[in-house]
Amino acid sequence: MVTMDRPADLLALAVSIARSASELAVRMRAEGVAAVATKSTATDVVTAADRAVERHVREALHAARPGDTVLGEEYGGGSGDAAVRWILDPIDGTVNYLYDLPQYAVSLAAEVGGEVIAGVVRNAATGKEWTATRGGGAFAGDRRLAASGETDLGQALVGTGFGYAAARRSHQAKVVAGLIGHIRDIRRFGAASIDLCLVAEGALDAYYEKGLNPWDHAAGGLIAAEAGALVTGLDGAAPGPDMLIAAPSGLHEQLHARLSELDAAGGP
Ligand code: LIP
Repeated sequence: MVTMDRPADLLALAVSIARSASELAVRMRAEGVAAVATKSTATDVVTAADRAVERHVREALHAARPGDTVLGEEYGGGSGDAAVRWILDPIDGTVNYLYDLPQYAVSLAAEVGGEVIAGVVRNAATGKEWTATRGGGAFAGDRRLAASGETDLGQALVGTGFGYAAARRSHQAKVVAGLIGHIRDIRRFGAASIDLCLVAEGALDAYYEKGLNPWDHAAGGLIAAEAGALVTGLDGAAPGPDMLIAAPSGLHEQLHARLSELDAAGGP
């Protein structure tokens, strides 16, 4: 039973659980995947694996730390005043998982007093793992990460994503149309948690998206921030459903200005 709430201890627990959860996701993928239901729209699918992986993580967390709470994408929860709240996306990038595109992850973060202090994102398909503790830096395996040093938005490779509602996607596409002439290029990989880790690595110079839930960015946001990126909303707000921007200080202001101009947090 793990009782200390030290970030390193919570991270070690999160990593071991994310590894076994990833194995389960890959095993179920090999057995064949079908959407078992839809959620907010007809394209917002949930598979049996999303639910099974979430139950697996919840059971493992409960066994190790029965007093903690868990906020998860599929079963919700997370209320109550426990010492630690875990924030879980069992399979981030579910559509990629459904289509067997190797860009989906188990994302697990530990939050204490409203602040995320430890997080892991594990690409279940490739086994690539990113971790961070608050104040302790961000890592890919043992490699310490640093976000891009790019200072010219015109040279920036920018990641983004689209929501499950058609009207929102149309608005987001207008924002991309307005932005693309002012950046190097756009990348849409399909999993916010991994996109944020790519910013931490400097494999993307920046990333932004409207409509994210806490489980999409809790762990990845800490990893990007610990690698030196600014992870914010618009106009000084915290990152949230209205907008999340992750970019190094040399780019953040420029991208923020363009996204404000393009009403990126607006629309449906
Ligand atoms: C996904 C996000 C992605 C976004 C998708 C979806 P899910 O999360 O990671 O960035 O563009 O619309 O929200 O549904 O696969 O957990």
